[in-house]
Amino acid sequence: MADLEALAEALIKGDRNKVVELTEQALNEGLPPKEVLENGLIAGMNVIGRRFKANEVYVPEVLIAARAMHGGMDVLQPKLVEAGIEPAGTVVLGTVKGDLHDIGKNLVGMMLTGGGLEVVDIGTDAAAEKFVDACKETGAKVCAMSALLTTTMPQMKDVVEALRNAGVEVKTVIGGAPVTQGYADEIGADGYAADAASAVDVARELIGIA
Ligand code: B1M
Repeated sequence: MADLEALAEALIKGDRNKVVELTEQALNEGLPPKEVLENGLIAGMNVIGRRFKANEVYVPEVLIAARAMHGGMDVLQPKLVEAGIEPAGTVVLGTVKGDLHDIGKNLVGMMLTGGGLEVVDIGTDAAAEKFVDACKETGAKVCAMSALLTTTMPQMKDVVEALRNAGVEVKTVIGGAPVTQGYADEIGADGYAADAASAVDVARELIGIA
């Protein structure tokens, strides 16, 4: 019989093959895709998020769990589409202009996907206009920015202002090693997250699905 706890456990262990196998098994046994997603894959990723925040697991474990999550999602995605299940919201995510660091951003993206959100990743060195265009095109609910350099942090202010000037209704979240809550307050960003797991909590809270 399909065992979603075992599915979550396989994801936590980063066992991609097992995740794929148990996701297929659950669907073949007629479990609703939404239930497999929420009580299997997302449940497992939530545990990884909590452990990562508590420094009980580190970047490699998160990357391996995320790879397993992708394996399960590949199986689940067509079924979710068939069932008409939409992601809870779209997040445009990028590293700001002048900044090429993307390891943290990618982790944030994986955790957001794991948190049931659709992520549109616009890459690194993304200018304010690129964020604005992507938010307009996708109807994103959240615009998430990463910066690792003190010299590129001011770009976040430009993005917040460009979105406001363009009249785009989207919540802004910022993060990255040199970024602080104080800086978010200073530039009028709606949220700040210190790590990838917190970024999921902040984004979901801003969308109103926490
Ligand atoms: Co760069 N680099 N780097 N670098 N680099 C730092 C950031 C630095 C602190 C190193 C140092 O001097 N001690 C320093 C910045 C100093 C400063 O401004 N305060 C620095 C510098 C100076 C530079 C260059 C200028 C060096 C040079 O060329 N002279 C140059 C700049 C290039 C550019 O961007 N234009 C440069 C280049 C590079 C590499 C290309 C070699 C490489 C990047 C490879 C890549 O990303 N693909 C690199 C790396 C790897 C680092 C360090 C060593 C590691 C960064 C990293 O990936 N950490 C870094 C020193 C360090 O941090 N120890 C350093 C792991 C990652 C998981 O953490 O990105 O912090 P992090 O993400 C975390 C959180 O910050 C948060 O969640 C993540 C996970 O919990 N988070 C968010 C991140 N984004 C978020 C967004 C959110 C929420 C949370 O909401 C949207």
